[in-house]
Amino acid sequence: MDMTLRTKAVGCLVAMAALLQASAAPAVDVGVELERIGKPVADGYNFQDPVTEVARDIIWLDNIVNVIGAVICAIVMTLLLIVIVRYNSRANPKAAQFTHNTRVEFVWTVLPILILIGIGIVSLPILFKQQRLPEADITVKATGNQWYWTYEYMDHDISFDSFMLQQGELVENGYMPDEFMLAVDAPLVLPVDKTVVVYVTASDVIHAWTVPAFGVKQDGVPGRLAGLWFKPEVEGIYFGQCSELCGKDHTYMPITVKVVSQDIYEDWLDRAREEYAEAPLDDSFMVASR
Ligand SMILES: [Cu+2]
Repeated sequence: MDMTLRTKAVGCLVAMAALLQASAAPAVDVGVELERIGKPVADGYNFQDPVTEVARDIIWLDNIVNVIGAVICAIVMTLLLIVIVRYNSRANPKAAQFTHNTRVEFVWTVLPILILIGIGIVSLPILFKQQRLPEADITVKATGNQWYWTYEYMDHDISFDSFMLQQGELVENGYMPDEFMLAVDAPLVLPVDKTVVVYVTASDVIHAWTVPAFGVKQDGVPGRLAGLWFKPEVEGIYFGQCSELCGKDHTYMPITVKVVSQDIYEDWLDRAREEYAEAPLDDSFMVASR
């Protein structure tokens, strides 16, 4: 068998194993209708509504940096226009011959340094806030696989795989048709107003766990654990996607998070414990695919 055929055959086996595994444990849902908050909208161009402190900080920082950038662009464009109009060869036939001006050179060196220091002063505290993991109320491990996510609730004996729903499966699972490539069969369920720490890793290649409304994005690197945290303030459905090019089905491993009340979360936890605890993570087929 030549190599490409063999790769294809192994790929098929992996896909079949993944499908079998997906059907092995039916998804446990929260059983309540939730508002869509972290969802892309048609013709949207701005950030999704932020529901965490860090996400709000990121948007604020983005606005500040945009304003600084716009002001710099406006100043440079104005100077260029002045030069074009006032100092072209027709308007100014006898050109000045000087080549240096220490004062101007000092200003155009020091001013950008000050601007960069200013941006550093406002951005570094946000970066530190994002990167320093607080004490967690809930700890989840998210493992990226080609091409689905595995979630493990570290404080409970729960682990399950999260596969993208096909178009025909959306409505029966409570999603809208336009949530294709965003909705999954088994979403991550979390309580509102609790600090969640997610440790992100991967089993094969580099993936990235991203939920825009939470302001989180973290690469999952095989053999490494990297942490992110968020504290969602609003109950609802939030969507994200793998954000590291990870192979041919990179597009088809979305992230769905349902943020619910504490009561509903605990109820879900009880049912999830029964459903998922008996299905320990079997990643043996991943070894076969390497
Ligand atoms: Cu991926």
